[in-house]
Amino acid sequence: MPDAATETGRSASNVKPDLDVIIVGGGLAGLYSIYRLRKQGLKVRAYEAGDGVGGTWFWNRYPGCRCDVESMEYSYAFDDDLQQEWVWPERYGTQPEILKYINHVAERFDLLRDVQLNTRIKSAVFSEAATLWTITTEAGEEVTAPACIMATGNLSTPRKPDFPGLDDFKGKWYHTGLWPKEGVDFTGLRVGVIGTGSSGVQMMPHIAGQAKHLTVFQRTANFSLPARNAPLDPNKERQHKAEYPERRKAAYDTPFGIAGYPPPAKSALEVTPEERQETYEAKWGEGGSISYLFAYNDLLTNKASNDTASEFVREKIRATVADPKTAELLCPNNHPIGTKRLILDSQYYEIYNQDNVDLVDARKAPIQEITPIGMRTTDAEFEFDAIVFATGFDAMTGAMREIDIRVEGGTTLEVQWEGGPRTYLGVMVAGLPNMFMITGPQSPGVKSQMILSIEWHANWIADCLAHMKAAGARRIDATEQSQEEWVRHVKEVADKTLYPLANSWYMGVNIPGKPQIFMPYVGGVQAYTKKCQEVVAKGYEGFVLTGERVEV
Ligand code: N01
Repeated sequence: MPDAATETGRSASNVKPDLDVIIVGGGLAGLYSIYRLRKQGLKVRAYEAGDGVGGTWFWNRYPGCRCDVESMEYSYAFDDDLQQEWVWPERYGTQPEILKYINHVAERFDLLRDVQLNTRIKSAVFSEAATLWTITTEAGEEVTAPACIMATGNLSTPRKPDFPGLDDFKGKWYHTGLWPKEGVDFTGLRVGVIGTGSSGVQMMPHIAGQAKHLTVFQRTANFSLPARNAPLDPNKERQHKAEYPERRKAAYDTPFGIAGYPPPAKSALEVTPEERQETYEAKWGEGGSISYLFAYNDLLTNKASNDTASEFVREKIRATVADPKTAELLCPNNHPIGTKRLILDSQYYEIYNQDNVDLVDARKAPIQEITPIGMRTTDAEFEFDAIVFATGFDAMTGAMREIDIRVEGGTTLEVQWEGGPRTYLGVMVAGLPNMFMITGPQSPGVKSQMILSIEWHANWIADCLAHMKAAGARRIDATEQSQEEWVRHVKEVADKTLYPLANSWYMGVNIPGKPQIFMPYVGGVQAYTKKCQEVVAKGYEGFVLTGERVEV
């Protein structure tokens, strides 16, 4: 890996690269990459579209936005003083708390001097002759470096509402992923919300508490469990902090990258219905999704077992929502529990017992258009002062596909991913040399404690760049063959589970025209990280390093 400082220049044009590594994105992944790469003396810079750092936690400011992984887990592990000193007020961090934490980290480690805000990257072009990436910003600025890291996030491209008539709507409209910084006051307003995924479900109790009337348009009923959020118990915090180093280490040996949940030993079908009921009841009372999905060892692989866990939640919905028709409509019936992102809520189902809240079946009567005064479905018209789109994201591939990524006179990301994402380890794409991804598709990213996966990838990439430098290699390529094998393996692993049974953003089905392919690696963090280590131990197996020094 050449140093920007010492490199004699771009061989084709003899231009010295601006940086050693370009980082696209100033979220949790971009910030940690700056920290980690700087440690090995590399000159780096992150380019961030927002006017602040934080990525998903910068943009998703809708009321009630909160992480569904517990705050003691959902944080960086790289600095023990940081994790010992930071105090999380609640069991689950709110968006403002998490953004405060991210800004604290950025300041504490002096990361901001290497972040360029308000800068959206339009294209990234690799010159084979010069072994150099040139990124171009929307403002036309060009920056060069031999390597590029896409820290662009998995849920960072909001799905833009494409309902006809939206431009003529006289009220205000919002998307959860692009929420105004100043907040929104719904007091006294008639509000329509489209979408009942995590964002919609987290937000709705807040809107229901303010609005004159809330109409919820639900196309697919989703499973939601109580978060049981509460102030963080000081004893638990003390104990967790005392065990932090061991817990962080142990997390790499678990499926979701979170320690403290002993793997279940039994199938749901091996126990009596009474024992099952008792177990689910205890997990329901405890709150959180991992605990529930860890009730038995086959909830994500055996449909009959899963049915027992799914039915338990449906019964809870029926017991909570007073109107039987509404309750039944809220009962998910087209996917096994856990195969779509399991939602954690605070008093969501309860809102349907309020007089000012209605649920509309947007599957039976789809939304046809937005009208100047509200919305029209195939069988009714509605008047609204505000409409909120909780319609999700072009997940996992959207952010990278928005950038024109190509090799000069060669392939493009568009071509490589025509039929869906194809990667080797979710870290590189064959045909796109020296371009790395953090928590890319076909890695465990979205199916894990995201910050753990971010740190894993950034460390792996940093080590790889150090290896290249030591070996005198200028270029690394994932081979087509290793990529093909990995893509096949990711599919094989997913096909042994119930995940492909759900129409989820994991499959890309929420974006019209997007290839439908299951995108995350669900073999677990433990299997994945072991594979990454094996690849390194075998001399970067499946990659080709060019210009490598031969030991004599
Ligand atoms: O998006 P979603 P999200 N008419 O895609 C509906 C993470 N996250 O922003 O299912 C009617 O899940 C769509 O219906 P359907 C988390 O990983 C985390 O809520 O396509 N409805 C669905 O109900 C999560 O999974 C937290 O039938 C329409 C909804 O819009 C991911 O982000 C918090 C429609 C979209 O749900 C995405 O969640 C928030 C139409 N034409 C989010 N089009 C944490 O806690 C779409 N929908 C960390």
